[in-house]
Amino acid sequence: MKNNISSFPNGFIWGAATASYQIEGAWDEDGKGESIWDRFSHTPGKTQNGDSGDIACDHYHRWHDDVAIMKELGLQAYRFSISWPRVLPAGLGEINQIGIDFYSNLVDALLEAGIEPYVTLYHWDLPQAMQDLGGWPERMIVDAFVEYSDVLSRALGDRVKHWITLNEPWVSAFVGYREGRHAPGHTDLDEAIAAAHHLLLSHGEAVPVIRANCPGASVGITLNLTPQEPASPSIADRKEANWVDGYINRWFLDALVGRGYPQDMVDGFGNTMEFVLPGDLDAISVPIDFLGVNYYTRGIARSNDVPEVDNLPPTVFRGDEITEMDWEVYPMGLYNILGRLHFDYGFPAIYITENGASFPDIITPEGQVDDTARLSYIQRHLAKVNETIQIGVPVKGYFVWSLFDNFEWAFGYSKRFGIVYVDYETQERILKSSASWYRKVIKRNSIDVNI
Ligand code: IFM
Repeated sequence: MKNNISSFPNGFIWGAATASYQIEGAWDEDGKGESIWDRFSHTPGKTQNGDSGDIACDHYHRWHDDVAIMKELGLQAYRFSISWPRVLPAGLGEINQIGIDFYSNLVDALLEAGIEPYVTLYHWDLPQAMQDLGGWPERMIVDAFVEYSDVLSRALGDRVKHWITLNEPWVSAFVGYREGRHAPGHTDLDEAIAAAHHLLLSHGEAVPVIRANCPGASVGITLNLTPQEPASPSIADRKEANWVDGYINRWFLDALVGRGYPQDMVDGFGNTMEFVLPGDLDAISVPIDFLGVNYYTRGIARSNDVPEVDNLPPTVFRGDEITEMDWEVYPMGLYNILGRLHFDYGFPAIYITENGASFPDIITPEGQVDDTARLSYIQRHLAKVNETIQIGVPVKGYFVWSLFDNFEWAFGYSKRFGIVYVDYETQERILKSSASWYRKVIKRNSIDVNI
């Protein structure tokens, strides 16, 4: 009989993740400055139903109860992000001590509950004051980010031992400054490329500062990685897959490991890259303790460069199982990208800092949410994580996205990713089936298809 139990190595970290703007609310309370997401979501037409993070999950006021939920779930680690404008309302200069205290109290409560804090410094809520000076496309942002990292790592570094500088710099740069779907909503490729560079440089310059303030801490960066497969074996489709891979994945991975920016992409972007100054690429490739990986789906690349009739017929097709984000459920993509990160790039350690799925949730008359599709998604991805560990990939932990249903950026509250349901009217939290299942996984340090 097939053994359905996959055990994880001793010490494997089980966690859940959130981000400040998506859950905190209290957008203008206690001295917090405006962020680009406050400005963007308050601009008509930018988010679905005009939703904003003004209240979100009201975590700013309910954090104490929320930590109790984490403890009930048996979480070993909690990944959350700091709202930069909550602690430095203008982005730099004057510190808002109430903001620091909020995070400091949260960290204390987590540690008290036996939950290790994993802090992300930047998950997209740039102080609007910084954007008013040009934002990420301008080099001044690097010093500001380093100052912010210094302030935070001094304040929390005695207790926080795991730091993530940036969450998904591709999204900050290209979705925010080129595609315009995210704050600040610009549509300029050159701005986006400069933004990507200053994000990476900010990371590179912040790492030694964090290490100096928190001796022994482990410091990394989180990327959203989406492996690409050509739709057919044609040269055109393979080129397209390589291009999209360069755009989303290689641009960041290569720079981080000291390979510089991929030349094919530099040529393709047609950007002079004059904002890359001597020493920048060395700073960006500062050794990191781990890479954070956010994985949701794969891409299938079909070229527009040749007329469809001249291309080879597709051989790779999207599967039938699609999440509410219109993302294909494809666990093998996680296996593939993790293998590549280890065997091609050689990262010393990897955390899955996000993985999860949005599906419509229905509350039964008994007040339960039986989210079997989400549970199954997580389970199958964990199985692939386990397989990569078996072949030697150093995956050290897994953070489900997300602990709570929350504000899904331009989609507002229309998409639910949580393993804990949030009723936005009452702020009631309800553990979904996936949460109860995840609690057992954590307890047993294994996935078992029968539980
Ligand atoms: O909600 C986001 C998160 O903020 C960043 N990674 C992807 C998630 C789902 O879209």
